[in-house]
Order: sequence, then C-alpha cells, then structure tokens
Amino acid sequence: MKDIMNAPFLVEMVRTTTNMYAHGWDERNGGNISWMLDEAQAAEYLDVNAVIRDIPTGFEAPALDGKYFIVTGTGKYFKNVQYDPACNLGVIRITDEGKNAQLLWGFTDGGKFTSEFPAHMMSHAARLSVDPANRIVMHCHPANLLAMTYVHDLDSRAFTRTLWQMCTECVVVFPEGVNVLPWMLCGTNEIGEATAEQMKTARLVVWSQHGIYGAGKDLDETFGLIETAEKAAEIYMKIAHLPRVNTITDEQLHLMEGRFGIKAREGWLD
Ligand code: 2HA
Ligand code: ZN
Repeated sequence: MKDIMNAPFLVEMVRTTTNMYAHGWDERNGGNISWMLDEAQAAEYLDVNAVIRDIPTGFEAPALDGKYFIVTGTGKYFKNVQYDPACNLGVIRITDEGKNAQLLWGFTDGGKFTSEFPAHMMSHAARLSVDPANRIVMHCHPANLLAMTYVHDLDSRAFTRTLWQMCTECVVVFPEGVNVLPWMLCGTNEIGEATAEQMKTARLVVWSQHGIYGAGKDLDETFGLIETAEKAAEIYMKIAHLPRVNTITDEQLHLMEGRFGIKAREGWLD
C-alpha cells in the first residue's frame, strides 16, 4: 500500500484548499470541495474493505452508489487543511442508494463531510448525467461575485451577459454561462436539489448573497472557472457605478465564438 500522503488526489486537495484560502474565497469554515475518485485510484492508497464508520447522508442518490469521494469536512477551515489533511479531509464510499457514506480514511477527530454534502452529491449526479468526465464539485465565497448579487439583476441570462462583457475571454471559458439561484437556506436538501437542477445546463451556479458552485473534470478546470467568473465580477464592481463608455458587443462575442470554436448558450447573445 502506498502512503496516502503522496496520493495525487490528496496532494492536489491540500494545494487547492490552501490556494483558495489565499485568494480570500474561504474565510473561516467557508467553502467545500468533493472529488470523485476511481476505485483503483483509491485502492492504491487505502484498504477499500476497511470501513472506519458509517455516516448517514440524509438523502438518496442512487446514481452514486459505490462511488468514492475525497471531501472536505464540516466546520473545517481551508486554512488548516495543509497542516492536518487527515483531520480536515475524508475519503468515503457511497452505499445504500446514497443514504449512507462509509468512511475509509480521514475525519480523524470524529468529524464528517461538509454540511453542503447534499448539494455536492446531487450536483455530481447531475453533472455526470450530462458529462461523464465530471469529477469535481467546488463551493466558495468569492467577494466580488457575492457583491454582484446585491446590485445586479439575478436573471441568469442578464447576469451571464454582464460577466461575458467584463473580460474578453469569459465567453470562451464558460460559454454555457452561469445559472443564478435566489437566496435559499444553505445546507439543505432543497438547495441541493435546486443546485443540481441548474448544474444540468452550466458548470457554474451562483448562490445569491452566499457564493458560487463550480464543477469540472479536474481541480484546475473547476478552480479556473470560478477564478475567471470572479475576475469578471471584480471588473463589474469596479465600473458598475461609473458611466459605461465602452463595452464588448454581442457582435464581438460572436467573433470570439468563431475564433475559439465555442458556442455561447443558445439565445443568450443577440
Ligand atoms: O460551511 O460554505 O455553505 C461551509 C459553507 C457552507
Ligand atoms: Zn458556503
């Protein structure tokens, strides 16, 4: 058995949580990440038959039965993951139609997965149904995206169009746009179901006055999506109170589609 401290999935989780904290996206216990692992990938570093304890999930997700995840812990600080990965992270296997999680490694202080576990697991199932390569769900609280939800129309098309207009390459990075949810109570199955529904049409889902969810095939892609949307929101918050003299037009965004071989969400450009 190889040392799990050298497992690429563990090393990358430590680096990413540390980096997200450094970006100011994960104050205190804010934010959470889940990464679906292959059984073979997990089995190189831990005994997949040695279940430490069972943790009920409180929801059903039959599509995820038998799937493995490394996930951040509830109440844990991204700031601290690098100093004690085994306490702040856990590896689990989903069983019983999603109703149970078997702890295989981590959460050494008796802890459990993030309070946003329903939103994560339901989002994984939703993304996998449209993109079998999806592995990551990531949630955090970037300041400018959050700020934007206080002053901008929350209609997903209008919100996306503004982001696309803020940096030339946004439309290339997230051509499907971002979907925006109104304020909802976090940590519940309801916000999980609503997020998962929005995840069927976009890899980015904004939680108004709270934060953002991203999904992707790896940590780099998912981090990059959030980073790009947050940069665009930052530009918006710098200019929203000033007269707009110039902008990126829909015609120019169509030129970007041709140049980069992407297609903006149907009907979201004029
Ligand atoms: O607890 O960000 O939404 C971490 C969170 C909850
Ligand atoms: Zn949050």
